[in-house]
Amino acid sequence: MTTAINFHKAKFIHSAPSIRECPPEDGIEVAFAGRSNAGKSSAINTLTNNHKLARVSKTPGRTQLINFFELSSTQRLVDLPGYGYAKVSREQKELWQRYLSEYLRERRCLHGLILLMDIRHPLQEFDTTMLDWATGSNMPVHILLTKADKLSRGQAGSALLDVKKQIKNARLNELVSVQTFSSLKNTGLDDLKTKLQSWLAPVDESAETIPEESEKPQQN
Ligand SMILES: Nc1nc2c(ncn2[C@@H]2O[C@H](COP(=O)(O)OP(=O)(O)OP(=O)(O)O)[C@@H](O)[C@H]2O)c(=O)[nH]1
Ligand SMILES: [Mg+2]
Repeated sequence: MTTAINFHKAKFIHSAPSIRECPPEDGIEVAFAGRSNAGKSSAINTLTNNHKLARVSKTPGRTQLINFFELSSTQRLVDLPGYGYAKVSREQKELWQRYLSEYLRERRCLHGLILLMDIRHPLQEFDTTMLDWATGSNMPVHILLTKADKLSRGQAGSALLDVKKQIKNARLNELVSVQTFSSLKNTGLDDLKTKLQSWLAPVDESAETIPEESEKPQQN
């Protein structure tokens, strides 16, 4: 038995510039990653129904720190800095990439990665690097094709099929799943919640095997 997570209870707890400043590794964490401007902070706000929680901006590169949001003392969501923003210096870019790879490799409580990509430009350079980093260490990835409201239903459906095909061709379909999403229209919100629930509150198999009344040892 598991209890449904109340995503609306999320609260900001901490900003960290690098893995060394992250909070203790108690419980389970799921991180949101993707190119700058892909819609990570917006997705977290939509999920938690709190549009002031993560900072959203028209200026790409807004989220420059690793931001932690707590759902309970043992369940956290993490908003990672976006990558691929053209206007930052090469040194800054390399530093962010180092922090991201450190976080993905070293954070033991990280149980899954939500990888966001603009549905109009999926699987760009570095998205595939992120996929390789995560799947290379056996970490499941759930891709959100964001801003689906920018395309017609038919176009969004064929973009989804195309990404699914590429994942299958790369033989990643056991670890990687994909869906369309829109923070503007709440499209795909239930599917995202179901995926997060399965990572953050996995079903306790042992709880399912409580013996029937008649099988319990007799007490004198
Ligand atoms: N139309 C539409 N716009 C969106 C959607 N999600 C985000 N946006 C817009 O895209 C821009 C970037 O959104 P953010 O959520 O700040 O993106 P981010 O990935 O957190 O960006 P960084 O913090 O720079 O890495 C903002 O102007 C949002 O309003 C969506 O589903 N539909
Ligand atoms: Mg952001």
